[in-house]
Amino acid sequence: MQLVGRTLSPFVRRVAVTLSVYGMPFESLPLSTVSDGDAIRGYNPVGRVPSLILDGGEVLIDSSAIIDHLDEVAGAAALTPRAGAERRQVLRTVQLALGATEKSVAAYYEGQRRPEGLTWPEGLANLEAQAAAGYAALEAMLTGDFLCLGRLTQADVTALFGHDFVARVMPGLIEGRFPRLTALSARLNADPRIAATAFKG
Ligand SMILES: N[C@@H](CCC(=O)N[C@@H](CS)C(=O)NCC(=O)O)C(=O)O
Repeated sequence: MQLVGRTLSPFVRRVAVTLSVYGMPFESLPLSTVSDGDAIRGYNPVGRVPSLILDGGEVLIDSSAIIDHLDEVAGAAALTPRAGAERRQVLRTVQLALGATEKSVAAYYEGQRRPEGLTWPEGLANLEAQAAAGYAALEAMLTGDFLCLGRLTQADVTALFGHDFVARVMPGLIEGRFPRLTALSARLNADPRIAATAFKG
């Protein structure tokens, strides 16, 4: 399998961590959305990463759809329970983490990627507040070692990539505010399967 995109992208890293935890070997194609748009559109016409190229050549797009496939292959080892209340709890938490991450990415673009003079301070403040509210909700849930079910689930993996992306590009948004999330990130990053997927650029 080949994973398209750099693990600087929280969505790419989420897939990379899932593959790594499942022990599924993959090759990284670290294409950048900034400089490799044409190549990325060859896999996903919308021009987004990640895409996952399966061994037979089939191309999957969008991190959640890719992870859905990986869960099917992983069977009982899947990081999202297959059914019932446990599945609903994990999926709700994953969506909280995804929402916070999407708002973080939007805040990064609004605050740091727009041409000089074309930023919208109120819009940026609103995006940052939405992201922070998501991280605060996750922080409140973190009363033990993991977010859900007392074990590693897709909720932890998804929260990890959001936290680490913000810590890298907008540290002021989370620094000192979410100590339990920061500790979770440190614990997970100490796992060699997870550390192996960290962005090294
Ligand atoms: N819902 C998608 C979001 C993917 C996404 O937005 N990826 C960003 C990188 S962080 C991207 O490709 N941005 C380039 C663009 O949208 O033009 C997923 O979960 O895979």
